[in-house]
Amino acid sequence: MSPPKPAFLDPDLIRARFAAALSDMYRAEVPLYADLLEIVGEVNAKSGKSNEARIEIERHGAIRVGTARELAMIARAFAVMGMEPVGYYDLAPAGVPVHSTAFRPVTEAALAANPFRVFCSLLRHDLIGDAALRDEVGTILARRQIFTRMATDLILQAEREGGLNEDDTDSFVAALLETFRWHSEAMVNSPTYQKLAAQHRLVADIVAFKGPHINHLTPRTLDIDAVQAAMLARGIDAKDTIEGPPARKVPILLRQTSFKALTETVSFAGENGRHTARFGEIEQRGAALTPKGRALYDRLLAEAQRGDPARAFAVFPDDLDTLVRERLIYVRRGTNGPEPITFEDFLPVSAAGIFQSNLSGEARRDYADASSQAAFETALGRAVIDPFALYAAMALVPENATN
Ligand code: OOG
Ligand code: NI
Repeated sequence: MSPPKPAFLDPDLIRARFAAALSDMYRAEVPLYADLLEIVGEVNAKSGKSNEARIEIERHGAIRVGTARELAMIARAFAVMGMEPVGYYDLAPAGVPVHSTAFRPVTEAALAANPFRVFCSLLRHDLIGDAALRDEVGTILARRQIFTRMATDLILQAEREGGLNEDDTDSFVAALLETFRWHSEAMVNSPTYQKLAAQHRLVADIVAFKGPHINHLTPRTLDIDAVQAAMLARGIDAKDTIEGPPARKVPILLRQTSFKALTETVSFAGENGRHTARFGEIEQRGAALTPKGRALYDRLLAEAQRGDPARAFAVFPDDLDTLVRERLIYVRRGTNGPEPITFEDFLPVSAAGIFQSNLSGEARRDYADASSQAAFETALGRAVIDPFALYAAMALVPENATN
């Protein structure tokens, strides 16, 4: 008789371990992140009790990959941790040559256990206008390997056997962490870096390095205005505008603010140079909007961009009863009646703002708006999941229920 299979760990637990290890690594790499965690922890403690116990461990990260091959393997690595690609984000209209998805847990139980998510962008080679440079980018990326041998082996093993045991989980977490690590030695020399950066700073960030270093890791706060004030009081150089809807009684969607990118010293084939990559970000999450709520939000956002944001958004109801009655938000049954379901995704306009804040001085590019979700999904090796379908499945009253 063969010995019984060693028990596999719940993917939620693998994700929790990976998220904690990533946070430790990033804390050591970027001291500003440790300051952010301290401030957010203090503000959250003062903001009174949240019914979401997960708030203390909640983080999202962001990475940018260079090729379809890298994206497909990242998807398989995240799948081992119970994270699936949700939503499609086209950043080309915002002048950024990438398109993206968010890898995250998708069920209510998995989100409650650990909501760790990663916004993952793929370089659009077709938006690199210079054909010679486009070829060179292809050549550079074709010879890079962003996964260690150990990470690849364990991903394949998990797929083959249906999971990872305790020891293999430890090895997997340690090996996969290498993909997200910052490397101060570039893969290219200084003239090549300059050429890439002249095309777009994001192109240099994606192509010039050994891997898709995590560029920010964002804690969630219950009160972003208080965190913003605390940062300024400490002399941290916070951006003065908060992305997303203005402050409200019932928070909706996502509000984010970010802090100047750090200037890193980089070695380009032995020659010292600089690159700005990583930055700080904090966020506050509110209720997920139904398609009807989102359509209203998008309309008001367009008005806000033409005029006065506070006035435009004042039209959006701001009491729970009205939001529920008009089916603008998704709700679940809580201990005291309906309670909002938290928005677990990202906002394209906000993401564009986050990218831009990291690109001060970059000339604004005008890409012909050629959204290409099909091309993204081909690269990914599967379709992305529609976020609305996930919220509807968790919701008390389906948004399309008859009145
Ligand atoms: C990702 C920007 C998007 C967010 O919070 O909206 C993002 C990036 O800069 O790579 O993380
Ligand atoms: Ni972010």
